[in-house]
Amino acid sequence: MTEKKNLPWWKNAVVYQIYPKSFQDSNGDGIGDIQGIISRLVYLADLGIDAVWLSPVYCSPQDDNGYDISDYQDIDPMFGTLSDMEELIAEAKKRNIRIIMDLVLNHTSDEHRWFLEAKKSRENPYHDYYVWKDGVEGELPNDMKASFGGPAWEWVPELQQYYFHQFSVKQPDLNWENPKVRREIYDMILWWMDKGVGGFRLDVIDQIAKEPDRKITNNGPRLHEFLQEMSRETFQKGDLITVGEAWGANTENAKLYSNPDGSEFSMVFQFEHVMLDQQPGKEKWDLAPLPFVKLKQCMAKWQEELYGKGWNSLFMDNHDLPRIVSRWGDDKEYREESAKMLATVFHGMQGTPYVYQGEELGMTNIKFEDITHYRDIETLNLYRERLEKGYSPEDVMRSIYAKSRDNARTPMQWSAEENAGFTDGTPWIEVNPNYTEINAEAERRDPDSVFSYYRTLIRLRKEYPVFIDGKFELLMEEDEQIFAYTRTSDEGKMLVCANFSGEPAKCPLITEWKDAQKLIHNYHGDVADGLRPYEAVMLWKAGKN
Ligand code: TEU
Ligand code: CA
Repeated sequence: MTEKKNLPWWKNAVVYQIYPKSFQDSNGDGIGDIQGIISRLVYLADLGIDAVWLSPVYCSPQDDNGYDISDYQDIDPMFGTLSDMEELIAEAKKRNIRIIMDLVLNHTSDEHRWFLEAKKSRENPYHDYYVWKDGVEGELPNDMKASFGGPAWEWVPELQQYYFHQFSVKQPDLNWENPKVRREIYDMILWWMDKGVGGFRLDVIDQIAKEPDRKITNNGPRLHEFLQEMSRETFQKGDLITVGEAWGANTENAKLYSNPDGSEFSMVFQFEHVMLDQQPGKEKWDLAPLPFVKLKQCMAKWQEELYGKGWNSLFMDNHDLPRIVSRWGDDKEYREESAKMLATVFHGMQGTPYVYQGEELGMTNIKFEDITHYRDIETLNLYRERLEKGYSPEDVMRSIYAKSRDNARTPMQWSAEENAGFTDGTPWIEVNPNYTEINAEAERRDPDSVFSYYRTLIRLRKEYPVFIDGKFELLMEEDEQIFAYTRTSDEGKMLVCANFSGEPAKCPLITEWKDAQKLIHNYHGDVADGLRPYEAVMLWKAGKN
């Protein structure tokens, strides 16, 4: 089948995402930090993951929790120092864990040295590092909007110019048309490679080649030219995992991003499946039930189209998304069953799985009483904007409960101790009160926990090459409850069968597979053709089938 001998390491890897601010505080200031992460490496090694994607820890005014970088080559004091970072890389390496840095290259902070220079004068050598437009105060260059609300243009009176920002006002867009900008970025990447990092996650990378004059944000005409240049100048000089975040990806351009010839990235991180439970053409806040049959079609399309031609990331959660067990599972009666079911379905597919901190515990969404408890800039701006537009607070809170990014940002639940063992101080965002039941300490002791289940899934991936190269086939396409598929390789055939609902469901496939070996199952006892609520199983038949 695929070239097993020169299989890149990341095809076999499982990545764990850490949101440093919420992972582990080590000094009682209520904010997670690098020493905190170091103290938890044993936990990560026990889970069995191969790499950690660290959300940004660089110097930042924290307008968007570190996605607004003011110095790419230093660590924010809130998280530690550069030598803490070096220690983390070295300590992780001892446990065969590689560190993946988050590269935010579409924009910097408005407090970055380049931007401070750029806005001094039109003649300043850094002026052209950003995207400017001459104009008149109060007359916006066009009607483009920023991701976190308001227009995408901000007036600078000293220059009589607007600058362009796709995200917050404090995140001015970099001008990739300028070769000097690209060179600075490549040198910075090489500097991190020298420090021994294992790879990079590239934030909103499909938006770098913007052309605001033509209202183009993602997939600009020069995008792949820039990416190929960057890859040649940097990534290809090492043995890295690189993953491009692309909300605007489709299966066609994904084959460019993740071309097996290595000309761009190792893999693409795309969101088609997580955009299904919203009203078509509207925002994520405009809620709609998950169209289950469409979800299956969507996943199958990506599996089939990229087979042998690209590589996908497998994820359900990250720091921008609500908790999957609350979203597509049942975070009450069947929390453990549904969390395990979702993991079974996703981990069985082709691609590199990403586990977002706390997902392996089945952590749930948060429901703070009112908006004053929320911290995320996107959530706070949305609340203000929608109230101004006449929505009722109840309406907006319903959307926030379902989709706010803060759902994923409450502190990691380590134990039943105060503040879930996250901090001795006051956490920067409140802990989910369910930490007394849902926490790592309890789950590591329990062989039936969500944690133990994830550990088994991760181990299975290393034992059965079918996870890597098996060809995907969707079964029971139209069924409204069952998610079923097979993966077939030279070694044998694997069946994944899952009841995606809280009601019993018929799955006649199980009878056909009754002699197969059970790899993992989220209920005790035998599996029969009637699947219980959220029941999921992975079966294996060796040899030609
Ligand atoms: O996210 C990309 C992005 O487009 C998000 O803002 C997304 O639209 C939003 O989260 C959906 O709710 C990346 C980072 O992952 C995110 O945390 C940053 O805020 C953003 O880029 C800007 O750097
Ligand atoms: Ca701290």
